Amino acid sequence: MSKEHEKTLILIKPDGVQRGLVGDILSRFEHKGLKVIALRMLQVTKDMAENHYGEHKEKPFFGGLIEFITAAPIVAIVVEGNNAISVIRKMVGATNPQDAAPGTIRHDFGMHMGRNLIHASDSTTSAEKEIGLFFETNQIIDWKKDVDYWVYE
Ligand code: IDP
Ligand code: MG
Repeated sequence: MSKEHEKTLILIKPDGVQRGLVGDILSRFEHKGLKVIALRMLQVTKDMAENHYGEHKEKPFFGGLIEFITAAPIVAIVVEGNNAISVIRKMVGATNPQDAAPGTIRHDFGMHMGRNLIHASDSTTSAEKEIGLFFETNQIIDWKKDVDYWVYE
């Protein structure tokens, strides 16, 4: 596998789980040709949420965001692929589902900024930090996906 392959963290937020969209969202990444290398369901604690969203601490929406992300279970997923971080951010779409392009997850499933279904890391630095927050090293599975021969030249 080439060294340009990146790992990134995806969270299907409580609204995605509550609305029964885990399968639909996950299948988009599978169908794209990305490789799932870790997956778990959990309820985020306040400490984890404040760490994960630390960059937004001073924003007016911070309190509501922490309340929302801790309110019910989420699904955390680590995905690997060539340029996975930018590829997935494009698939996720703009933060506000009302501005997100058709065909993106936030456009296709969402109606409101505070209920935008999914998180995806925005850089290699944040991916590394965020993966570490949700997974132990031994929970990330280094496996050979045979179909990669038919996904990458
Ligand atoms: P991103 O998820 O597209 O990277 P960020 O600006 O990093 O967007 O914001 C993190 C999360 O905070 C968003 O996904 C959304 O859930 C929430 N958020 C951002 N801006 C607002 C807002 O103006 N109102 C309510 N929630 C917001
Ligand atoms: Mg962000």
